[in-house]
Amino acid sequence: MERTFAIIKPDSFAAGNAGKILARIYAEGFKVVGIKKLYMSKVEAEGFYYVHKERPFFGELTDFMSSAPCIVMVLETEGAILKWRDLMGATNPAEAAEGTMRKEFGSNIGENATHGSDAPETAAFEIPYFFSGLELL
Ligand code: FUP
Repeated sequence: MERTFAIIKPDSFAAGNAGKILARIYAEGFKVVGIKKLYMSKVEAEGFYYVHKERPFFGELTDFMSSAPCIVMVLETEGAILKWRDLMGATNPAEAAEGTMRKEFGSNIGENATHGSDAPETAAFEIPYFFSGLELL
């Protein structure tokens, strides 16, 4: 079993799409090990996305992630990291495959509906950034 970290981003949560996204998560066989609503601060968003701090979109990205509440989750299944990445689709919704979360619910490369860890080392940083062990029992 593998765990990944996922976000229903501020755009998709505000648009009322959290229920549809969660329904797909369950339908695909993930166990939702942790879940909570969170209103990230700018500083928290900057810490979460520190790997992108030199990128030109860093300011816009962290403004967006701290602009409204989101839902953070820990998802578990076999091959969870790649499986959730596949279900999310490409970063840019315009390039995402039919049936993926970003194709269905994303607006543009910045406001792209969902986040998912891209590797085991990333998940190992992202999960404890938002969840304590006691929240994942
Ligand atoms: P992903 O792993 O698919 O979320 O994509 P990245 O790690 O490359 O980027 C993280 C987030 O930065 C994306 F979800 C959206 C934002 N981003 C932009 O706003 N512009 C870009 O050109 C690339 C990424």
